[in-house]
Amino acid sequence: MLSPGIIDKLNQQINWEVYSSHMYLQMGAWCSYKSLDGCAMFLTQHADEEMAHMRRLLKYLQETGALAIIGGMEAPPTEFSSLVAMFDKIYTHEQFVTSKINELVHLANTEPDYSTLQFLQWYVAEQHQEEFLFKSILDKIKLIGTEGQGLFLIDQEIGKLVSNPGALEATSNSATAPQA
Ligand code: OFO
Repeated sequence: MLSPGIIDKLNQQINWEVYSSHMYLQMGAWCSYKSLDGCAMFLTQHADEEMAHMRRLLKYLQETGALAIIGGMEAPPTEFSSLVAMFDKIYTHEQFVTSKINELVHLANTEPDYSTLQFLQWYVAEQHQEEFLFKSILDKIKLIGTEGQGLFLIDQEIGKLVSNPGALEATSNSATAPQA
């Protein structure tokens, strides 16, 4: 049985995961609009991953007999001054999500709630991976540069990060499969 404070914070986290999914979906739409099909596929896939993060929280709350609550949330940004600015925003956002996971871990540790503490370990590892992933992408973009063919090369490189692109193509009318 979870404390009201833990339930409240897990529900807040559900909302952050849904917001993250909406943000990645919107960024994927922006990339598609800019003909950056590799980035669009990668971000759309990441939106699905965020929904999986949300469902993991939902399941945990339900298993403990608590009521999961999907609240309202603000719309994600729709315009970005450049691809670098967009990935900068992603990196900052993932650092923010890490801070929210850390708050949850701190609360579970303080109560103490060992079940939730163990459940949260997956998110701690996931946030480490995501911060590393997006920092690596930002570094690569800065290394290649977006002048001339740079943007095309970056789009191809990011498209290579898509796992099982066929699954995404099946749900897309326009995205082109990245060259492996
Ligand atoms: Fe972007 O990661 Fe969820 O938690």
